[in-house]
Amino acid sequence: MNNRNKVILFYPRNHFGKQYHPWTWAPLPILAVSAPLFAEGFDVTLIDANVEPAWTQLLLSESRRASLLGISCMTGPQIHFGLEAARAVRAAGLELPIVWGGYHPSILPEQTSRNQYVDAVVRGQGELTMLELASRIREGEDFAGVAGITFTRDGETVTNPGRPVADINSFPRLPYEKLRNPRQYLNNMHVGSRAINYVTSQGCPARCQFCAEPQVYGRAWRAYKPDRVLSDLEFLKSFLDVNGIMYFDSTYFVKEKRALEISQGIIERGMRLGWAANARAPQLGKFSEETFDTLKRSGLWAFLVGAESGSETQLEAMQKDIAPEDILMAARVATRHGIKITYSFIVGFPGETETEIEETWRVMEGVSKIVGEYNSQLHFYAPTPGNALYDKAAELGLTQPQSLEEWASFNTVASSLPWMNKGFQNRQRQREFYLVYGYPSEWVRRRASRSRLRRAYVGAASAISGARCRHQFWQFPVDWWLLRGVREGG
Ligand code: B12
Ligand code: SF4
Repeated sequence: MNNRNKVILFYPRNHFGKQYHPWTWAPLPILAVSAPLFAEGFDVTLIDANVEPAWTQLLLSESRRASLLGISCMTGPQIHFGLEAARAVRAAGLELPIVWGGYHPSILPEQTSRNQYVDAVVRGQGELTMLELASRIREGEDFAGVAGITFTRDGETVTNPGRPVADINSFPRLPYEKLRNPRQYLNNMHVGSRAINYVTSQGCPARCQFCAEPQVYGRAWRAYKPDRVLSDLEFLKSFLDVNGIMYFDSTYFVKEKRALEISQGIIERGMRLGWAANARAPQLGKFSEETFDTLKRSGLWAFLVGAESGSETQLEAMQKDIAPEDILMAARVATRHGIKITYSFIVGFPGETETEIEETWRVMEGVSKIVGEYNSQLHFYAPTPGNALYDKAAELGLTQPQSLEEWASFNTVASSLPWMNKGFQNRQRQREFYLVYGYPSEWVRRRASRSRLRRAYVGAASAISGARCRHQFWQFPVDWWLLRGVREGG
């Protein structure tokens, strides 16, 4: 029998084949939504399909007793697996309402709500809207009037007025203890051997035209106060004995004073944590010596910087509001203070020219020289809806999905963009290879020390790549084909 108090929150798998990375991250989006529900006495089951091989059985057995199912998703594979979950529930004859939330449904609420497996879309911040939905269902009421939702009934799509965004400090702590086996989310990584993900803010004040934040949170940035962060960290330490934190904030250092106070608190409370967080390059030019010193003493392992491009033209087109010089400056300042910095760069923007891509490689090499190792990640432009760059990609031949079902099979990277062909990707990977070995990182050197074969491989690759970098000579990449084939001695 259905339990009116029971809610299921489902976090679909976020990859088709192999994971993006070797780590296991706690599903913060559904954890956040669950916090007020638990506080109001709801019986909530959190299902993270990324760690539950038998998620379908679990979902069905839990759904039999539940009265509401919430599914979270971003653009990409999660839509495919979210739909698979909803289909399984309906195929089992279960009629509980299925509500979707997260970035993708928030950006395309009408289109999403028209899918037969979507009873309502929750737009933007989800805590209070989901609480009201669940409460109405518990009371046996209709949820059609709930603020912040979009739904389609009898072919008509209704967009209810938005819900004012609440101060995130008013929400209860994320209930990590309610995850099935919370320990599986501890990762052995650079910030600590027992590191977990955690988030202290929502939104971003910047306006980058390829990113979801300005669209979903309207350039507002809402953050926990330092005391709140510190008490959450103390909970994570006492509950899971964590020694590392990966902040999942889109941008963490918006207010220098807040960042400083959190770090002072970590030091004063003797927490002993390693951590890393996203920063915008220009912010680093404004921090005081005291801030750098305190951030470092509180365990800051690295600033994670979305540099995106080394081309002024591209940076302007995407309204990143940074200059290539900011990227280099951030590397100098972080290195001077003995703090690591890592960058994410993107190539393959719509309309990007070979010269502009070359400018990006120059800046990537520039920062590698400053920090003494290749410290960037290369990404291919992945179109996501609701921003100017996506519209430009559409003008240049991107096939735009027209329904949630079509989004389910949309490849955010390669196949949907005419210019992102194998040849293009290979040329970029080849150039990256020369930087990886021309400026070998600690990680590459550590791998090399594992066997004689690996040492020989890294030695050869570094000698050739180093010479190529010195002479800026990228033609006839026979060495790349050979070395790539050998794959570091297997
Ligand atoms: C960590 C992360 C990942 C991890 C996820 C691992 C994990 N287990 O968490 C990995 C590496 C897998 C990943 C992959 C990708 N990501 Co990502 N990721 C993030 C990141 C940095 C943090 C997510 C998070 O934990 N947020 C914290 C939670 C609390 O916030 P939230 O999601 O906003 O949740 C609130 C609301 O959205 C809503 N809500 C969310 N779910 C639900 C569900 C219900 C039922 C309800 C009612 C409400 C609701 O309520 C919540 C509380 O207010 C975000 C940026 C960010 N800071 O959010 C980008 C972000 C979500 N990713 C993004 C993108 C683009 C991608 C990729 C497409 C990148 C790529 N090039 O391939 C892939 C797609 C993979 C896929 N779709 O399956 C975009 C989303 C754009 C979009 N259109 O969906 C974001 C916003 C980054 C950005 N600034 O543009 N990502
Ligand atoms: S700074 Fe980062 S999070 Fe903020 S809008 Fe730009 S890309 Fe998005």
